[in-house]
Amino acid sequence: MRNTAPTDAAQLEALETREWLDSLDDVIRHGGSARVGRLLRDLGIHAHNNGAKLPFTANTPYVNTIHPSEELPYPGSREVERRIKSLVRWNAMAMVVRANRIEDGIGGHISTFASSATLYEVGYNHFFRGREDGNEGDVIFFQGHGSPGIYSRAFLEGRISQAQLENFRRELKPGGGLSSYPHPWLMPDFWEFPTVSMGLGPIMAIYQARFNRYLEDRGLKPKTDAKVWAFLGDGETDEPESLGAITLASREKLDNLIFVINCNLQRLDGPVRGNGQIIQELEAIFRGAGWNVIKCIWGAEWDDLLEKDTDGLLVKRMGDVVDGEYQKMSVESGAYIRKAFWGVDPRLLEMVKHLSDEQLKKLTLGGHDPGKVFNAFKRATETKGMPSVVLARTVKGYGMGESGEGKNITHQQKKLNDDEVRAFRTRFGIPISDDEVAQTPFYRPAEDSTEMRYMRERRQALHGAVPKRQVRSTPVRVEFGDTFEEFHKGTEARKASTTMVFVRMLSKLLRDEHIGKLIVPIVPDEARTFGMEALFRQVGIYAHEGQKYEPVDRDTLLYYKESEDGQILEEGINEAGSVSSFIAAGTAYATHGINMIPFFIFYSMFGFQRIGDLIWAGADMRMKGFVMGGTSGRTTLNGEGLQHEDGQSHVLALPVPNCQSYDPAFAYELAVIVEDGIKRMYADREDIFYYLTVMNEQYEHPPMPEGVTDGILKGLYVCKPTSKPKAKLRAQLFGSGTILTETLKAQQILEEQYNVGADVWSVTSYVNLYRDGHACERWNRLHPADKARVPYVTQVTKDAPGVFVAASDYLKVLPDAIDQWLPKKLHALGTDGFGRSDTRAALRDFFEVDARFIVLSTLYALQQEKQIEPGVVAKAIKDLGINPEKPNPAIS
Ligand SMILES: Cc1ncc(C[n+]2csc(CCOP(=O)(O)OP(=O)(O)O)c2C)c(N)n1
Ligand SMILES: [Mg+2]
Repeated sequence: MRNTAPTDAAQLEALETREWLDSLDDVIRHGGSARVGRLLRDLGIHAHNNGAKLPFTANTPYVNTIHPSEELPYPGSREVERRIKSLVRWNAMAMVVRANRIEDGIGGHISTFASSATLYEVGYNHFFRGREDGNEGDVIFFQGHGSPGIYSRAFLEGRISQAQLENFRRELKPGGGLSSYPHPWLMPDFWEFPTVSMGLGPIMAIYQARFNRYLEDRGLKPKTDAKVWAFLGDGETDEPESLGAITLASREKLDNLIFVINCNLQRLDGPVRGNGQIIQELEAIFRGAGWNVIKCIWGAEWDDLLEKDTDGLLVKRMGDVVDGEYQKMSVESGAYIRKAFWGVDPRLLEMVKHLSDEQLKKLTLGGHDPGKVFNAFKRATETKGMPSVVLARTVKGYGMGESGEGKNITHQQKKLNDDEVRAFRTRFGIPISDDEVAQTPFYRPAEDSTEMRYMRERRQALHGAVPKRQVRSTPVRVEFGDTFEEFHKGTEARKASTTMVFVRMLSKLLRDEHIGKLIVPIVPDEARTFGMEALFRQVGIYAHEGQKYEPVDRDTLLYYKESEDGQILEEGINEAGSVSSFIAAGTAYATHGINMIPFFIFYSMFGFQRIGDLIWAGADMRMKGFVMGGTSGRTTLNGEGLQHEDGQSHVLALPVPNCQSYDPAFAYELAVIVEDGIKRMYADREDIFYYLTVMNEQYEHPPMPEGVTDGILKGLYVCKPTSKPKAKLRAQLFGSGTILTETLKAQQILEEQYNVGADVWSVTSYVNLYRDGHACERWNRLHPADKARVPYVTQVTKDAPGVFVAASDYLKVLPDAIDQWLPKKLHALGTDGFGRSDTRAALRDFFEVDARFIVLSTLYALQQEKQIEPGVVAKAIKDLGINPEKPNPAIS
């Protein structure tokens, strides 16, 4: 008896399970999957309420999400599409191989597109919609280093010439070439979205999809079913930006968004998750975040095997094998696979005994099976109420055979030898003879061939070519009436910060009859910091679902108002997301043909420093708008210390070629810059954007002097000439931002106590002066016989008498950068070093940028010119209360 008891228990359990499963089958039959879902949920709740601890898993088995019985038949000709795909593969491989034969080391990637060719081709033939005949069109983020495949298709479609293809990665060749990766800056009629800095494509795609909704919800464009597709690599999902914003997409129910993750299980160095399963990991993450996850793992040949797998042995085995082992099988023989995968259980071996080793080796993966990919994409495009992600399993370097398929070195494989090229040709049936094949020539079939006709027909049915960047917007009317006038008048003895001035300006612009509705204020949870909360009520915070609750401050004037047509994008504590919104808004003039004007205001330390690469990508995309560095300045933001006090953002903005940076001090300067910026970007249509720092120190703003507009925009003008122009000792003082107020104080001290006549200049943009100086020098170098151009900074300062001293709340390198074009050495004061938490006065003493240090620098400069004695300077140090032995702030 005792011996049989356990078996009885097991049998009983099996019987019990069988009964439950039979009942469930019955429910599936009569109630469908929705009913099953509800039933299981109720069972779960019941079990939980009765104390049962249920294991949590967000995973489904390691099989395709779409059951074969649910699949739709393929809508196109599999055979013709296969031939087209082979040609795309061939030319993509050929362009990399040829480029590297001509120019060793020029680079490029073969294996990535080799793994994703089917994903893209199914997209091109059945899903990706262009923008012809007034169609809204899909937005597609192509995986950056898969670019050879995208060029190759454009070549077959006749959009890119053979000469361009030949010059892949040699853009400077006469006649032009092709940029290595998607760069709208370099190929503005072709690429729309730069994706090659891994992780930026996915986050930009999420915010793009949300911004498309925003435009619809605000009635700026009709609602459509256009999609945002983001193609990315499985290795790329390790970038925090790739997955960091996925809950926004589900929260906002972005069913216009589809991620396609090419799970070839490899990244650059080796396997993505050798000891695990990246597909399962991603499934759990995305399902947990509320996405519709569509796993596309196995090709059609597996359907029969899975059908036979009634007791789940095969599914279990599929779920047990780790990616490193799967990768090994992709490079091994059929005999190896039989032993390693199937050989663990005689019942599994039995399932495949009718297949030869070769057939076993050839069992296709989901991402290489057009039927499976089509169904996955179809399901994704038809899913409502949530974003979708397709996890497609592929082999990296598919079709490269011995030269790299599935190998760890495949990512960087750029050269194939004659035998490898021949094998590739044969495998994909490219009609190139043995004699020619070693040359790896490009191949394009005759215009009237079946392939070409098919390709054209499909693209026509899908509204034209992709990718294609087109600027469809028309210039904006800029008639501001009296919008900016009040700022030209100054604040009439009232104190205000430039931040307050900016907020007032923004609020007026939002009311402008021509451009008001085009403005997009974007804040990462800092609106109150900048005193912008009045805008919550004025224009509302965008929320797709409106406001489903009564805000706690509903009875106040400035309550937290969310609404479906709200204008503010309140992004939460999320600079990366905010700048992604900025990019979507700032490129809407091209993507949507609507001149949206974004203003993104943030803590300036968390701008270029934190999200510089996204700004760089936006610059590549020719984005427009105003990036506003709030609470800026190393000594102006007092009390906040090392992590918040920004003294470097203007230096970090300098490398971005189309970024116009300004550090304005007065209301009228800001007004002139913003007005001109809107005109340059949206009326004159320059592909530039602005970085403006605004500060929170309050002071009086004077009225605008006559004739200074040009100087403000160019970067330098006299804002307060000396009252002692005849003084023997003269100086020119440069100030910027709030440090201009220190400069003005220094002017007074110098005049009153040291008899130095000092003119004060406002330097609104060192970056502009620097760029202009170099542009002139370059031109002169190249045109030695012509009349030399004179840098603006030289033109305006050449007759200015005396010594030159500059002070700003940023690094000294900014004034140093223009020193070379001044009549005399520029003595620079700045805030190099880590910040401190203290008062403004203490910080300006610590960093040596207050009025006293400006006075000292001026006197020292005069001493160097032997206009005053060292003793005068030494006495001044004492009189000014400066400690000469204080630590050097730059290194302390
Ligand atoms: C931010 C960033 N870091 C590193 C790289 C260099 N890089 C280019 S491709 C690549 C591997 C990509 O692997 P995966 O995302 O899996 O794409 P696959 O080629 O396998 O499709 C790396 C590390 C990059 N482009 N961007
Ligand atoms: Mg990969």
